[in-house]
Amino acid sequence: MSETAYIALGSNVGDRAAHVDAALRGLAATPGVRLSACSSLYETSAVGPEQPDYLNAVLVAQVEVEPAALLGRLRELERFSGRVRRERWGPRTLDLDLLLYGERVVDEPGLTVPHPELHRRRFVLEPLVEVAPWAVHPLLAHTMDELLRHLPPGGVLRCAPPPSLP
Ligand code: A4P
Ligand code: MG
Repeated sequence: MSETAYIALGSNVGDRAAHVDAALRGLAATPGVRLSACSSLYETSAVGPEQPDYLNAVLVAQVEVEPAALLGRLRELERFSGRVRRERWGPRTLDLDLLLYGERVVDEPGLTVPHPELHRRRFVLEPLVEVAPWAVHPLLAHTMDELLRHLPPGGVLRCAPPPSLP
């Protein structure tokens, strides 16, 4: 049985589009992960400390690996991009967050699903609504479309068409 996972991509250091592309290729090459869609690429102003604008997107994957194993693979792909962890919310070559794993709720050390900031962030919800407006937040019991409508406007600067899937 596969589940649908939604993964947020963010990059604001170096060749951002190349980092997004490498993440797509890395995930496509992961056993038990099948990419089914990618949102448009959103250029967004950074939330948090002063830093360059981000490129953000949301990826849809049919997965047969458990959430913790999937997160492990996301961490590995972040490291391949050359990411160095410095400050929380600071600039990064590649950030991969597990937003939703079907309607599963996970709360263990190092892994919280749904992602705890999902419903507060326009740079996550805009691309997520593009690919899955009807997806339900299992704790808040609202669709992604409803959650987005509760957010104040602003932060999205530009939008480019979705990259083609590998
Ligand atoms: N972790 C727990 N649950 C999850 C999950 N569902 N997905 C843990 C991913 N990670 C999860 O993350 C901190 C810890 O969260 C990890 O150890 C992991 O086990 P991190 O990536 O090490 O540190 P971080 O990314 O600096 O912190 P955090 O809180 O994850 O930051 P965010 O939320 O990723 O925010 N502005 C714009 N416009 N666009 C952005 O993409 N991103 C950030 C980073 C700030 N501002 C931004 C953007
Ligand atoms: Mg993160």
